[in-house]
Amino acid sequence: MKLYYKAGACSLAAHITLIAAGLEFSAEAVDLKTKVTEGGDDFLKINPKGYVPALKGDDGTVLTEGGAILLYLAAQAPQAGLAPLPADPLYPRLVEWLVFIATELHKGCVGLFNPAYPPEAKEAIKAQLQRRFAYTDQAIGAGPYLLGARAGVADFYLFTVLSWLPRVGITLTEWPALAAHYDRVRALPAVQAALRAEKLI
Ligand SMILES: N[C@@H](CCC(=O)N[C@@H](CS)C(=O)NCC(=O)O)C(=O)O
Repeated sequence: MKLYYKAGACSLAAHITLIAAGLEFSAEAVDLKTKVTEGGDDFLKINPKGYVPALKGDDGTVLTEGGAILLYLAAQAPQAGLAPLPADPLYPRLVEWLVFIATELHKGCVGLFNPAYPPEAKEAIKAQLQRRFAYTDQAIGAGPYLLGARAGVADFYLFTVLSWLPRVGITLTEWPALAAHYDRVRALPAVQAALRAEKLI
């Protein structure tokens, strides 16, 4: 299978998952401005939505939406233990985290990166995000991971979103459990490997 990604973007969570799962894959970067892949293909023909991540299967079908891709990849490698199985009582908790990260944190912070947003709008976004981070900090508690003892796809997604925050002047010092989670996930071998593959370290 092939992951279409942009270095450091939300597709990083899928990249980490592919590595942690031990799945065979290739990865192709996309220029999100021109919508052309590094191999010169028209990305809009691959994903008409025009955004990463997109995962092309060996049968040519394309899956989009980060949360769906993470669940799919985890299910392809159950032995890696990156997500509970659907019958597990923790499964709905995983979906709850993925939806929260996608809608409240990931989409909740994109306005901060948009130069068209006025400063007052950015302050309102930051105030909202601070409440979401305070909740996440309290929910992680001793963790060490979002679902307890094992690191998994939700941790990779949360890590990815948190990695953007220094660019907009948000530090995690107010939220010690969140900061510790970030450092813990960043140190995982699959995370380090994905960061290296995307030339981020
Ligand atoms: N709903 C999508 C959103 C993905 C998304 O926002 N991707 C960003 C990078 S983090 C992107 O490719 N933006 C370019 C664009 O929207 O044109 C998902 O959850 O996967």
